[in-house]
Amino acid sequence: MNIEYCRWPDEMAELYVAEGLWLGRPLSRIIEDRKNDYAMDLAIICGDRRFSYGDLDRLSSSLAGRLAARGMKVGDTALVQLPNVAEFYIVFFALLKIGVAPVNALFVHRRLELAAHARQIAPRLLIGTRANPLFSDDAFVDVLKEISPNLSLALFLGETNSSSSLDHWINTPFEGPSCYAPSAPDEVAFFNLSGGSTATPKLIPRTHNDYDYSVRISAEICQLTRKTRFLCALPAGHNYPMSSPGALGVFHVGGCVVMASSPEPLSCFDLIERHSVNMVALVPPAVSLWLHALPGREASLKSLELLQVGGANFAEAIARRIPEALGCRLQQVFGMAEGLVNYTRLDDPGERVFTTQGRPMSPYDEIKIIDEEGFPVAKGEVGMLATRGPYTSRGYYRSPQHNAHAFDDEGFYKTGDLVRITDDGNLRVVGRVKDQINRGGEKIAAEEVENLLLTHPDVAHAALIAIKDPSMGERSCAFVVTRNPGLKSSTLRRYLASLGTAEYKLPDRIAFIDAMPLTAVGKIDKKRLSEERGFAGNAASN
Ligand code: J2J
Repeated sequence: MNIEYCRWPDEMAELYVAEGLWLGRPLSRIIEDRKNDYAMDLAIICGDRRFSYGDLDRLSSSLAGRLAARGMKVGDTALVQLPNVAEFYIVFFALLKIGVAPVNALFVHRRLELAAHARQIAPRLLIGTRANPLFSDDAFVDVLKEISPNLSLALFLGETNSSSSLDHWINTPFEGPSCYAPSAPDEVAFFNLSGGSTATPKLIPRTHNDYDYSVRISAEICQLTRKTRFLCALPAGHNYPMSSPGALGVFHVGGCVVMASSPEPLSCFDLIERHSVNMVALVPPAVSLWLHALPGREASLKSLELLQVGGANFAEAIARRIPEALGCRLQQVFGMAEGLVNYTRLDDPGERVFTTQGRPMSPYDEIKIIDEEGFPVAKGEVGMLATRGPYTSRGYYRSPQHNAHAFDDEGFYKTGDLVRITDDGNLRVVGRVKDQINRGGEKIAAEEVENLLLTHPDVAHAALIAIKDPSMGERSCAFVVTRNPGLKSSTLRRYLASLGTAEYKLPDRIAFIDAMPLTAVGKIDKKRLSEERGFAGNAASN
């Protein structure tokens, strides 16, 4: 059975097919197209290991064959949590080949997030690593099995028992018949994670057709070639290093992806030098770390041609330093896991690259900039960006209520981003109306953390807001009204961690106050909270 999702209206789907945007092929075609001509070419460098396109296809087919033999099939789902290693892509392509749709959890996700994903997709398959303390034994697997009675197989990297060793499942050639096929091209290939602004993080179903289009057009705009060597230093499962143009874009053209375990500058500089990397995608705080670590090491970056920066507001002053400091071109990327991606183009004049976040990548992207009532603002005015198009989702997974206000009547996704459009049609992100903190590219839904705080018996009211931060752009501050004057912020932080919350969501600051300021209708007045406390709040924070 196919996975349900909000489909595009027929006339739009027909247009996208007729115009050749939607190819009607599975996403796994990205490596299958390369397995002949490029069989010997390097696809992935991961530590001392090297994988050719032939290897990538063969190993993912082996895993696919075994999983299919265990009954995994089209319409099933998988919860995957792997670090930045080659196996991430081997697993991804194996699952695409058999039509099993994964959620690729971030490696920083803990019990709470993984359980929430499992509750939503009821996975049949779990793939992780024993290196993650959460999976050092099977206690948490049992919890997940309770959440998802469908869960019938768990495979781990670094597992000694061969029956549940991912390494074994991948590396032992599969001799049986290959009885499997991917899901149909207009069906769900996998789920993206949304940054979110709601209590439970939403999942975004992405189809083969729509995602493949976004990868192809991204690769074209970023002028990727067989010579591209891309450093994957952001979490591999995030939409940005996966598809903008990311690793999939690189595989699409037959280039090579070099895995880095994190954007930590010194190890990345080494990898760039050792493997002649010519392209990297970073978030703004990582750029600052790189600039700081650079003096004296410039020679390591000789091969670097393109630095992409996106995920959060990138200060113009730092943008201007890039070409000279790193000796490469800069590209700003303003994208979202829901779909729309904007790029500055490689031949754009410097001023545009330094001062804007680019323009939509596809001529079929439709955007409007709207006021609070949903009406278009006057040209050049600030408003909220809304969008629809051939690769922008039409709805979150199983979230009809949330979709009713996250999308408008015409199917436009309301991004929650405040933008201004320049005379030449480029976007400047100037703020945000969604209740979210952008902690250097990592998104925190305020409501999620507030709800967790409220489960503590001493917390009467809680509000999470953004505070400006020179290195991360924003950090989080929780305002708490407590019933217990002796409550300490360290106790609360430990409490949140004990619930299994990812570390980046723990409030950077916790401030105890006597009462919450309220708006006229009695909601917590976050704007006043941030203004009166001298912090820059959401809308003003970019
Ligand atoms: C300001 N805010 C930005 C930018 C994203 C490519 C690049 C990034 C993402 C991503 C992505 C921004 N300046 N340059 O998926 O494919 C903020 C906006 C946006 C939200 C989306 C991709 N680039 N943002 O960051 O789903 O608020 O995707 O709506 O994680 O990040 O976050 P996310």
